[in-house]
Parts: sequence; C-alpha cells; structure tokens
Amino acid sequence: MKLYYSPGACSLSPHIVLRESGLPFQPVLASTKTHKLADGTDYYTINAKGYVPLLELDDGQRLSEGPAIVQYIADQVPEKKLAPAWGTMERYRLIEWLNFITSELHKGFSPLFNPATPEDYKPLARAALDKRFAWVDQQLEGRDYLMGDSFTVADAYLFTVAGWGRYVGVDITPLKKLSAYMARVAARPAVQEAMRAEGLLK
Ligand SMILES: N[C@@H](CCC(=O)N[C@@H](CS)C(=O)NCC(=O)O)C(=O)O
Repeated sequence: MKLYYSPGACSLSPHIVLRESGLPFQPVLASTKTHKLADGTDYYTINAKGYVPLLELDDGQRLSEGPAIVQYIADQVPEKKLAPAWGTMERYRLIEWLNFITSELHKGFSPLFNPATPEDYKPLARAALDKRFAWVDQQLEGRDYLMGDSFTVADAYLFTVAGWGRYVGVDITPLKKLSAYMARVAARPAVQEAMRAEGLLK
C-alpha cells in the first residue's frame, strides 16, 4: 500500500495507524502547499480532491477520507484491535468518535489555518474548539483512551488534530486529562515512528 501524506497534516492519523498495524506500506510525500509529489507529479492527477490522506491499495484502488482509511487499515489486522468488530455497539461508538473528530474538531481548525480567513472570525473559531475540547477532556475521566483501556484508530485521529492547537492559539494545556492523554499517545512507539518519519521529531 501507499499512503499519500503531508507532514503534520491529518494524514498523520492513518500514518500512525499503519505503523500500529505492522502492515507494509510506502509513505509518499504530497505537500498540501504545492500539491506536487517529489518528482513533480501534479497531486490532483492522483486525488482530484487535492487533499491528503489518500491510501492506495495493492490492487491500485484509491481510498480517501481519513475516517474510512483508518477503519480499512484496522480491519486488515483484527487481531490488533485497532477498531471493534463490525456489528457491535462498540463499532458505532468508534464511528461516533471519528465523525465528531472530523466534523467538530478537524474542520473546526480549517479556518484557523486558512490565510484568507478574516482575523475577526478567528476568536469565534477558537472559542468553538475550546468548548469541544473541554467536552473531550470530560470524556477522558477514568479512561486511558477514547474507547476505554485500549488504543484505537480514534486515538490516532484525536492526537493528530489536538496537536494542531499550539500552532493556531487553541491552548489545550489547562485541560489536564486531555494533556495527560496526549502525552500517553505520544509515547507509543508507533506514534514516535510516524512523527519521526514526517520530520516532526528529531
Ligand atoms: N475530508 C477529508 C479532509 C482532508 C483534509 O482536510 N486534508 C488537508 C490536510 S489536514 C489537506 O490536504 N489540505 C490541502 C488541500 O485541501 O488542498 C478527510 O477527512 O480526509
């Protein structure tokens, strides 16, 4: 498989999941700034949506959308328990988290990264994220990970997105449970490997 990624972008989530899975894959840099691969290929010819992440399967099929990609990877290695089994209530709880992270957190950050966003809108975007992160912090009471005791694909996604706060003035450090969670996820060997491969760690 190939994972098209850009350093520190939301593609870090499937990158972490691939490393947690132990499956062989090739990371392919597709910068969100240039929309070009290292060899100059126009990324829009690979993904017409222009964004990362994109997973290319061994049979050449391409799968986009982070929440779909991470579930696909998890389902290739059920023994790793990166996602609960299909048909269980727990699987819907995982999807509930992925949808929350993608629509309420990930896309809540987008205007803060967009240079075209009017400055007077940014405090509203930050306040909306502060409210959502405060709720996430409460959910982590008594839990090591979002789904309970064990790491799932939802944790790869939350870790990736919550890590953006420091770049755009969304301060999660007063949220003690979330801060401890971030440190716990960051310490996982697969997370360290993915971050190092993306140049986010020395
Ligand atoms: N709906 C997509 C959104 C992906 C997305 O927003 N990717 C950003 C990076 S975090 C990107 O590639 N932006 C560059 C662009 O849209 O051209 C998903 O959930 O995978």
